[in-house]
Amino acid sequence: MMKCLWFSVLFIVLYVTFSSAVPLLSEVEKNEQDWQFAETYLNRFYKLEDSSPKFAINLPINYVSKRSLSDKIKKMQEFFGLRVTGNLDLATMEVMEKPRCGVPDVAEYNLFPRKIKWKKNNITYRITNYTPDLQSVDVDTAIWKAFMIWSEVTPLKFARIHEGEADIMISFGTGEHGDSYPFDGADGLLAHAFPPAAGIGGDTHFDEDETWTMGSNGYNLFLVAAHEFGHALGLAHSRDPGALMYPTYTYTSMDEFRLSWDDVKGIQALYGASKQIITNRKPPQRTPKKCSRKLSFDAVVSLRGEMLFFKDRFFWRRHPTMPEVELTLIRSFWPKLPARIDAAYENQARDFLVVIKRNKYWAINGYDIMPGYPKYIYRLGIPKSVRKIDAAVHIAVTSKTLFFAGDQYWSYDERKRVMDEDSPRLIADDWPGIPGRVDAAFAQHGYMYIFHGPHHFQFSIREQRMTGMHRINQWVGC
Ligand SMILES: [Ca+2]
Ligand SMILES: [Ca+2]
Ligand SMILES: [Ca+2]
Ligand SMILES: [Zn+2]
Ligand SMILES: [Zn+2]
Repeated sequence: MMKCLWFSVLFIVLYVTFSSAVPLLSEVEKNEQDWQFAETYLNRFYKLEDSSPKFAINLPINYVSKRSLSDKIKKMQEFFGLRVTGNLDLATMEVMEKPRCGVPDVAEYNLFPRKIKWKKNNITYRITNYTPDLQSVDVDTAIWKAFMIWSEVTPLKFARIHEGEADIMISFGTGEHGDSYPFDGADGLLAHAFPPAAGIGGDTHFDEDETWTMGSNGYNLFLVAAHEFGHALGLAHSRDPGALMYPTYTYTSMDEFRLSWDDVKGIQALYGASKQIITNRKPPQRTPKKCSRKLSFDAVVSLRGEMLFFKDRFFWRRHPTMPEVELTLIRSFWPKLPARIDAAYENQARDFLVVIKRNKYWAINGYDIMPGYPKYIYRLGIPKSVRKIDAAVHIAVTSKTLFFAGDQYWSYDERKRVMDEDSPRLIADDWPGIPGRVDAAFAQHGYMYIFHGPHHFQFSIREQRMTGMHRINQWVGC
């Protein structure tokens, strides 16, 4: 009986990388492989109570399995905020192929009415061995900091012990390592943790075949440990892409890292809030809400036919024919970009995206930052006194890129690769009626859209005349 329960509540962390060694396949084979991959994924992370017997014996096997998979695909698409189609479309496959944690997104233990938590606030941990990838002092630091992020927001206290049995026993091991959930070599399974309970409960194991780091290469021990300890304290996965407890792994540096409101709400629902006043602690990060009346954008840009609306660490992604939008972390697409950006534009003719942050810019082709970037914006002819670009937009018909900063804008000729001689000009002279600094700008179908706070102003590019003003929420389906 106990054993059965453990099977259903065990947290297995699986990070999968698929980037290498994919052979070239025919469309049919590729399709079949996608379905098999999806089936494994869905059975692992979306195994619901409906383990119903295969009753539809008259139907071809493929049809039956694909139809029942389709329901699970819908559940998965719902969890990740994707379009709910029940099909293995590109966006869905992209999410399935991301490195992620192996804890089910729809876990059976979540359905239990009671909370799984420690019944005390003083919790002990013990590091029973070390990875040779890091100095032991770095392991100690990463583990300590991973506990600290949880103790700062709750009454929980974590005390390290060096011998005997701690509540949370932490170890590194390879292959079969003593709990009949063997690891699997590099990548794949990364670590696993057991939810709060006596004995093996709370224990957290890391796969020694991974390369553990304190930085952005390999797997960051602090980030994986912080996520796992969330499980070891009783948390399940979150649907909030800004949360630590979101199922996919995205690198953030230890200095930049902060819990999200969603993580804080989750852990405080189990243990209550911290009674300590911690000064200088940064508040948890909020995930922007698309229907907020105060919403503003950092940058707006098209990318290969889709539209991206940047806000803080995130962007909403919108396909032109779809009403729904998807919220994604910038870093989960482009791990080497800054977490937040100031401006962006797409050069469609040359198929690259430019992202600007302070006085630097990055050119991006697909998922790749082009070699030699970031570069300084002064190289485009913008004076050094300009420290920040508010917005940028490329106008395809004229081949000009406009850079807005303060009350001025610069016009760069992409064909001649020089700044136009009459730059800068006053924004108010050419785009009259904008009440202050520009947040973002975007051009489409002969119109320029200039964003300011919760509104955008529409201009006819040919007539240089304002033709409308609307709330920006409509762009992100609100
Ligand atoms: Ca334990
Ligand atoms: Ca592994
Ligand atoms: Ca901006
Ligand atoms: Zn997880
Ligand atoms: Zn284990």
